[in-house]
Amino acid sequence: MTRAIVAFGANLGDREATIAQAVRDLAETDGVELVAVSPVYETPAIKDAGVDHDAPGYLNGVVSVETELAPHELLDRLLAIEQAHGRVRTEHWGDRTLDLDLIDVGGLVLADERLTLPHPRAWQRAFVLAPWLDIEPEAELPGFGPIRALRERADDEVHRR
Ligand code: A4P
Ligand code: MG
Repeated sequence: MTRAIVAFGANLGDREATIAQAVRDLAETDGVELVAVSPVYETPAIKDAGVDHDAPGYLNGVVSVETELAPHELLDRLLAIEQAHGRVRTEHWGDRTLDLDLIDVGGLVLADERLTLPHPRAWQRAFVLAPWLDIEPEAELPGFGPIRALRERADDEVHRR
């Protein structure tokens, strides 16, 4: 079994309901056991050009799981859950009903055309680090060090609900 961190984000539709259902979908996946679900944070949308206060705000958080799935199998499952919740890909970093990202899978470092681990932007995002810190205060992001120190340096705005 491998410990993995999955981040969720939603800024369209009934965000709470979508996230709650997505967490259930993940928990019901064969080969995946839910370990912890973080508090949820309200966060302004980050776009290519920076914070966009005109875009709908996000709810963000993370879950930790134990899994027997290989990293790419877990990714496929996350993409299927996004699809099931009506995710449409248009604008880069555009608004979305549901985004599920793999942040860390057992400390693995890899990059291929489908998957980069750890998630390449997690180290600088308070909307990932703050909820992760809530459930795993001693966690480290491979190649970047303790998430507690990363969280102190991340300057995007997050408000615990
Ligand atoms: N992919 C590669 N590595 C991974 C990984 N570790 N986890 C590939 C998940 N997917 C990974 O993702 C495109 C492809 O990335 C996937 O098909 C997979 O094969 P996507 O979800 O279609 O695209 P995206 O999420 O729009 O792009 P990207 O660049 O992953 O976006 P980010 O970095 O996830 O940022 N602001 C707030 N406040 N809260 C947010 O949650 N999220 C984003 C998206 C932007 N601004 C935000 C938030
Ligand atoms: Mg994504």
